[in-house]
Amino acid sequence: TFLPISAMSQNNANYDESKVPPLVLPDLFVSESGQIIESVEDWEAIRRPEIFQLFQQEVYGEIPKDFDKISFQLAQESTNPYPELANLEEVDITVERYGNSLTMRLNLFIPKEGKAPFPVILLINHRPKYPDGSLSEEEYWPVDELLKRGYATASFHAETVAPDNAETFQNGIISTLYPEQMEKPDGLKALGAWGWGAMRAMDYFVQHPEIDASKSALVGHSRSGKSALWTSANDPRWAITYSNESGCGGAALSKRKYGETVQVINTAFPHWFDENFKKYNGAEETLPLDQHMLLSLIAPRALYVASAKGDQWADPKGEYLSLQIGSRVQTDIYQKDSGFETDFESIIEPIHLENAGYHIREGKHSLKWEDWGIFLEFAAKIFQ
Ligand code: GTR
Repeated sequence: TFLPISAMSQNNANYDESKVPPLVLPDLFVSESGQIIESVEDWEAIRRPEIFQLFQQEVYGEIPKDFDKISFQLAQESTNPYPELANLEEVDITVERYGNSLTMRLNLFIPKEGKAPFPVILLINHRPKYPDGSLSEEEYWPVDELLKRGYATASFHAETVAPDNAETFQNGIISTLYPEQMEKPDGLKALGAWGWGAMRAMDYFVQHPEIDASKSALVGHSRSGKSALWTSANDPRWAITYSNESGCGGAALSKRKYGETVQVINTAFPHWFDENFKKYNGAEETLPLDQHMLLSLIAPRALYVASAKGDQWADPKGEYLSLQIGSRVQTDIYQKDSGFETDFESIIEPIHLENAGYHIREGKHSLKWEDWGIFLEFAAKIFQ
């Protein structure tokens, strides 16, 4: 339904590196009062909260953390497509707040082979459901491959918490559980709502005897990749965060105005970001932040970013630069061996560092088995 607008904008988008404005980015290590930030203490007590607050106010809106009750109930509606490999838990997660309640569905596969507790990978799924009700698409969510490698894996559909639609996005948790968010310029929108869903999935994992939630990865592609990054900034329980081709409003630097821009995304998807973010339509240079700062909020936990060469709309170079600059928190504050020294133009193979990783592959915008395979090598090292 959004195709005409974004197709039109893709034609006007800048793909010429020589037209990218000179990058002037806010400094990660200078606080708003001008203090130089050098220690973990000052980062965590001063600078990180400032940056978090900026994103909450100006970009994504708040993800409310409060509710009165959460409960989990197992349903039995679908046939397990991998009966040999896994047990399928269809979990109805019901959250209550001020007498209202909402139920979201989580699909979790737990390996039959191997020794529990298992590390877990959660995919935020915004793709259309299949008419036959099937739960996975081979490459987008390669359930069998993940199970064979000893992971439990789960996903929930974005629309189970907030429809991906400008008119109806509030018809999930926003109007039901958090109606006060609806009027606020920094209120909860769709990307944050999906993140809230991921956090409720984590609530289920942490109490599950067969899941090792300390070994957890949150995965999102594209719009769900944007959501995954903001989720992980809010919720430190995710050990690894993987953004696949998240682009504008995700991993990519907005101030480059390469490919998709703030104005284009806010016009095509007015329900993703908060109202304040619309002030920056056509005015990226006035943003008091950029996406390298979002990535910095995930440190010292592991962060993985992936791009595709055929996905210039998401600005692969802007994604890499953002990771490169944002990772300075990993190196300079947390003393991790996570410095990306390679120039973007010289990258030929995946770069897997102590706590951060990147790859760029041939081909178009998509979450493919190739992406998963490379990411899983990184994850295996982190979880070792
Ligand atoms: C596009 C949008 C991108 C990206 C993508 C997707 O239309 O412009 O920001 O999120 O959709 O989610 O696949």
